[in-house]
Amino acid sequence: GRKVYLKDYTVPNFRVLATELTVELLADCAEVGARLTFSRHPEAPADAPLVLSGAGLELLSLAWNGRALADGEWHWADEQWVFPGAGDEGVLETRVRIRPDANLALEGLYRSHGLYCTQCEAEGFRKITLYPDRPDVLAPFRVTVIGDKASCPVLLANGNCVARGDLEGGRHFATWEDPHPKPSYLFALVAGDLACLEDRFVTASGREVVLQIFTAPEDQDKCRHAMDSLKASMRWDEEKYGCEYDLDIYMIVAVSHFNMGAMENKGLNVFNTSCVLAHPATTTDAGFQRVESVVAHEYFHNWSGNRVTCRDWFQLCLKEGFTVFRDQQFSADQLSAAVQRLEDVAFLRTHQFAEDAGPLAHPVRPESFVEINNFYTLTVYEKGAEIARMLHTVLGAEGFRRGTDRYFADNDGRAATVEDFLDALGAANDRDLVDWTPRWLRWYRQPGTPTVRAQVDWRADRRELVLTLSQSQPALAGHPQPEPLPVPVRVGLVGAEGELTARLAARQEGTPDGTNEATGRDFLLLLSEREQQWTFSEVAVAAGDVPVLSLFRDFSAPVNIDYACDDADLARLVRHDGNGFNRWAAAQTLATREILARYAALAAGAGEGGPAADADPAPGVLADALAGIWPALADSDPALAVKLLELPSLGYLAEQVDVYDPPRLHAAREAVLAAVLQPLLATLRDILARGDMLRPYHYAADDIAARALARTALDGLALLAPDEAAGIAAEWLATSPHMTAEQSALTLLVHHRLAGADAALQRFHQRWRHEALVLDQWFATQASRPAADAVEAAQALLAHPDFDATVPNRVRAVLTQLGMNNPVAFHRADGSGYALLAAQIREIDARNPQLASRLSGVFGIWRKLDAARQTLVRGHLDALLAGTLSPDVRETLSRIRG
Ligand code: B3K
Ligand code: ZN
Repeated sequence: GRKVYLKDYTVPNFRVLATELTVELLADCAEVGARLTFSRHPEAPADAPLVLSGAGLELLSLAWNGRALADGEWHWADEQWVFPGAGDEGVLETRVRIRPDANLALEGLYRSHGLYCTQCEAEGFRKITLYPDRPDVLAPFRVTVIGDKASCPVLLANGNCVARGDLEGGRHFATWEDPHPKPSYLFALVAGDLACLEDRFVTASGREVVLQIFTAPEDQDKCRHAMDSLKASMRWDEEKYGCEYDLDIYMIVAVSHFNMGAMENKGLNVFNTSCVLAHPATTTDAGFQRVESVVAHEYFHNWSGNRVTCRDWFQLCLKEGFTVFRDQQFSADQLSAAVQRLEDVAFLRTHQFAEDAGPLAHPVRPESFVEINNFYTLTVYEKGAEIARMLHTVLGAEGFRRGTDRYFADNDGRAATVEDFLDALGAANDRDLVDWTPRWLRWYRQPGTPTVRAQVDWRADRRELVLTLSQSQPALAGHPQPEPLPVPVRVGLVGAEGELTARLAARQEGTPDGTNEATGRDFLLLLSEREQQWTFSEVAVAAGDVPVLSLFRDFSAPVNIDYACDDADLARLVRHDGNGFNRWAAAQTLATREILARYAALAAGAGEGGPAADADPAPGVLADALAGIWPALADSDPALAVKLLELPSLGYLAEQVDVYDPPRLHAAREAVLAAVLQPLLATLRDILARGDMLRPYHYAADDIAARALARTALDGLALLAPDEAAGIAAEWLATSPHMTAEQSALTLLVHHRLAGADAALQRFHQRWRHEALVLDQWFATQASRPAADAVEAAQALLAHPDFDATVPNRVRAVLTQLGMNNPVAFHRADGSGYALLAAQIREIDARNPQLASRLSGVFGIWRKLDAARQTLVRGHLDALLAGTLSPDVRETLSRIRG
């Protein structure tokens, strides 16, 4: 594990003009022939050697310009193959042997249930052949795949198929040509016995594209939704970004063994089955939505990532942050925009804020790394997306589009940097780049979540509101003097009866043009200094009333908000804010306050056999506010109503306390939830009586919202009237018109330990044990039960005959659920949760370092815990670090250990 630095970037010594590969899949290995045409990079020194990467390759032959190379003519330095005698140009021919069957790391070429597939991002291509495996080396590829006709009737690679035919010995071949120069990380190869769903798409300029989704034959009935999502994404990208698809064929392959969600290889996406297969009988609404957004995300990479790629891996956010923003925009256009936004924000605040506040904090564009796979993080993806969103907010939709048009045009076929992106957005909008780019770059360079403090001075006599905003940033290691950031602040004013109009003094000093004008009832401010002031005049508030500030509408910047607004004001926002997102945000703030108050009041040890939470808590301000509006909202906007009853997650709450005692915080949260639900009992029953959950499945916004509402109602009932809830859950399971009903009912029975839970688990297993993705849910439901003994349950699941440690989905169904989604069990005071995860991380690391490293993140929270728990975790961290570890896990654990 060598550390690499952004500041050390140099151009590659050689460019590749053409890449030709022949991959021969043999009985117990694969042989890869490569013919690479090199030409010295014009900016590289004249005597610099040809340097290629290779890892785990058995070299069979090497020739330069047709002449076999002797051993002394080249050498290895780490995983770099160094050849000083290349001159200015030449052709390298190599032949290597690799072992796909033994590849359990699932990086490079591997075999999953008989299916050959590749995963090359970030640095997997070097496990397939010797190559300048870096994203700034782009080349056209021509690839021939040779395999056994019976076991591998389908042979795929990137681009268009230009030749295929039979060979002797029951073998056959296919040759694929990808005319678009690409870096090696976008290479893909698939071979196996696959069925295919085919469709067509006609692009805006009238070209016909063949669309194919390949799966195991038994999964063919689960591809329609992914296909529809793909077509919708292709149309959307044309309309929203002017981006058209550029090959004659677009293929997606579903793979059961996959380390993450999916991969955007040019023209040949490889997907985790969980992100492509969907059928009402086996997939929940959440699963359908995930498929839609991942299909879109990978498709959008065709422009943001593939046509314009990254100069080096430090620029990862350039493709990932921007593409996440694009897929969030797409999803907002499919169902409810407000709900999409608040789900994205809840996720960001729970997970990315925690990362940014803990030992794994790093800038959106990191400055160094040991293992790049460790930097596919929430900060790069989600905070990266928030930066793109802020730029969109500040430039406006049209200005942003002008900017992205410029970015795609200027950088097409190139490997770009974050600076290129900012320059294009700024230049297309006539910004002074000397100020624009460096200022926005601060968001990419400075780690930690900023805090914006708001102070309001209401001058009743003049109907004038003076708003003072100030920003601060944590000074983190390596970043001692954070500079002020450009922070878009969308605000409104709310009176006793609703939105108020006001006038904002036109321009404030220190802000760029055009970002500071009143848009009626919604104002966009740009806070760019440490402290700034704005005056709203002519505030149309009723006499005697004081306007309430609605801040950071739609979460216009990824910051912590410090605003001492009182509970009654928040309740007003819950009732009357014209911004749906901020109604939810106000409810979350109120809930957070009430939960934290109870947390402080509860004795330590509560929630873990200690003193129980108040059984009949007095209703709070939130309960009152919701009692007034929720029944009507459940009719008018059921999707938002559901979200208003989802209290902040433990992960988010953990960030708000000094010392995190998970079972006690969970108990406090449950108590507030019961108080909020109590006044709504009759409404919940009415909702359930409508029977919406048992109607036939349609994937449509209204239907999804109705099912979510029914589920929320039943969850509420489970807290208030468990027996009644158990009866309804049993009915849902017995009728089971679709997996959304079945899964909701099962989770409810198991998580609340209601009558019939065990029998339901058994029946569910019987019914679904041959459907891997459903079985994953069965494992996950048990491992995520918020109770201490879920640790024993997880232990038993690991020993279950259906557990398979080589399938990442199955591993995550138990261990990620326990470690990330079940704080009550994972942080059990006796340390058994920590011990289980530590032992598993060590074991998994020997096979699959990427998976193990990701799991190691569960310990990132440890500094927030009490002293006793910290001691337990420290013991495991030190013991792991003292043993044999992959560079991946070693880097993650040492950063966590600090
Ligand atoms: N680009 C891939 C992620 C690759 C992860 C490598 N460890 C999927 C995506 O973000 O679209
Ligand atoms: Zn991506």
